[in-house]
Amino acid sequence: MKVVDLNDIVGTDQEVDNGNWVSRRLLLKKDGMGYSVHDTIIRAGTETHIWYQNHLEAVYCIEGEGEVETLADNKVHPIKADMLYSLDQHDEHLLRAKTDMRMVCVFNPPISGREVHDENGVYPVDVD
Ligand code: 9YT
Repeated sequence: MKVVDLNDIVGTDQEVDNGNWVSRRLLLKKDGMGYSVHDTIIRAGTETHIWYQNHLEAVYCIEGEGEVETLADNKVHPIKADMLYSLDQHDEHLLRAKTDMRMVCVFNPPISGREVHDENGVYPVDVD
């Protein structure tokens, strides 16, 4: 069994900051679980274009509030603590944080480590 303490991730290469968000990657591909688990802070006042064409992601908000706009139908989904959204259709979306939002994110397939979004809001397919 493995125990991971967020305090041991902060400040290491498993903490990735792209400006709009900082992602603390608790479990990665190397951990062999078949998914990755991240504790991510989305910074207040930001809007991020995201389109995970190569991944499925579930996002559980545990602090803060904001909204997700799905671009296929231009629906705006208010999100606050205790709500989860699941990008089960690889949904292209805009994530807007009204306050700082703390999210627990699960990715299938797992992220390898240092990924940041490319110009289309995509993480590359993992080729390891
Ligand atoms: C909620 C979300 O997708 N935020 C972008 C960062 C990503 N979840 C990550 O790498 O933790």
